[in-house]
Amino acid sequence: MQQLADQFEEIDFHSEIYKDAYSRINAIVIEGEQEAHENYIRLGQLLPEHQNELIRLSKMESRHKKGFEACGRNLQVTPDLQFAKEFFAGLHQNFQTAAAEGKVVTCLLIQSLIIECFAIAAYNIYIPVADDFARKITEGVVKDEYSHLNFGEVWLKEHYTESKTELEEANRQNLPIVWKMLNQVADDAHTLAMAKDALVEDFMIQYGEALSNIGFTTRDIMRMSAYGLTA
Ligand code: Y39
Ligand code: FE
Ligand code: FE
Ligand code: FE
Repeated sequence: MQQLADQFEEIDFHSEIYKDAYSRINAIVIEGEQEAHENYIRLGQLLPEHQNELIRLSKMESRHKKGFEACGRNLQVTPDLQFAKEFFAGLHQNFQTAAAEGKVVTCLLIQSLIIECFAIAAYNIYIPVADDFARKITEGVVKDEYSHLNFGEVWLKEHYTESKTELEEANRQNLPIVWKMLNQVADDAHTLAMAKDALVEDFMIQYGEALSNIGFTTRDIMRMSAYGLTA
């Protein structure tokens, strides 16, 4: 334990190398929270019987965005938002296309399962190595993300039988994109003392648990959660 503590104390949050990596990771998180805000508004239109709850979730995402903007300002880092938009372009496009086709199952898989699990993994791994200001913000945010994941799990569990085929197809389309995103950000994450292995492991645990709660068998989960991992 002491060895770990010593390792964390060595992180220089004000070094140019840290701030350069932070300009991209912080931007990814800010852009991600903005897109999550928009996605929950869109989901509220697709699921009118859950509109009030989904608008409530969308407002939480706006608060998360403000929190992470403050984290960047606190370190005097300017987020590279152009980079972040490109980073999310694949999932963003797939969500828009699915929404336009009224494919609510695909939209839920992209936002409430994949993106939320990615966020939970990233925030869990970031918290122990964050600066004090960002740690407090992120601890508050990650609790909310579990409730967003839960919304998707509960809805998809209730509609499991008729959603299963669309979920498998959406998983096949979107999971490889997540693994590419993770590879793209691995070096910057490493600069922030976040290990890629730990991110992959935490994502797999969250996503596998979610698929299990929805009703998939262990065999399905193994096949689905590793899909595209080596791509
Ligand atoms: O639901 C949410 O709030 C999710 C949008 C936020 C996405 C956060 C994406 C985090 C990926 C960061 C990768 C760092 C290694
Ligand atoms: Fe969020
Ligand atoms: Fe969220
Ligand atoms: Fe859970």
